[in-house]
Amino acid sequence: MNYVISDIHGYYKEYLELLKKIKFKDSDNLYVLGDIVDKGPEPVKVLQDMMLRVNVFPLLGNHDYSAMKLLLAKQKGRDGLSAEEQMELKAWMQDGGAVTAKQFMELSEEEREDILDYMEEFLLYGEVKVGRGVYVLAHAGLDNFSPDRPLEDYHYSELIYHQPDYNRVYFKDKILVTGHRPTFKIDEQYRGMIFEKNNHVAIDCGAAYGERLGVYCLETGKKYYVDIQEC
Ligand SMILES: [Mn+2]
Repeated sequence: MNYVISDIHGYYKEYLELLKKIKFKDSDNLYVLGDIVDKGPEPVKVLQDMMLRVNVFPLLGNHDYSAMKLLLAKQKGRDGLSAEEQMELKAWMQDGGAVTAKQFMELSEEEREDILDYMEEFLLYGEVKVGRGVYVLAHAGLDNFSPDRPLEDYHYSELIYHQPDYNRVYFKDKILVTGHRPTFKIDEQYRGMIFEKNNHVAIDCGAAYGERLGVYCLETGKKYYVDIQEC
């Protein structure tokens, strides 16, 4: 089976619980649609777990992008960050990055390098074909969309910041799967639940807002949830 999850935001316990719930096994695949880090309690542990699994495919989210960029700049041991990077660092720390930065700095040099190497390989989009259809995967996006525009044409910034228009059908013959926008902000009726409409599947169930983590199975359309337990 092929599963998708998004916006884990450091909820390591809940992420493991969900994997258990779907009985995730070596022959399955899990696509993680970005925003793995920041906000929640254990972002580095989530990354380190994902790194060990060959059947987990990470896509880049805006939080992962900021984390990677700024931690990489720090790691390179430069004397200081540029004024622009200082501003970005401050904004990121205030937007949930502090927990990621702290846990990252507690690691050994080698562990830090492994994580940054891993994050540099994150995909920008995915396309998965299963029995009942084709699924296009991205963290957010697709900014400056046109149905004929090839996915590889999009700049990363068009795929990780821009929330889709959920009233619009993007692809007539494909389903667009995205995170980034918590479903209760799309429609209050979907609070804590996966949103499915207009050839969209929106899977950020608002873990970072104390709601839930959700997983969607591409083959069956089945949805699985775990409540966030605030500590
Ligand atoms: Mn996001």
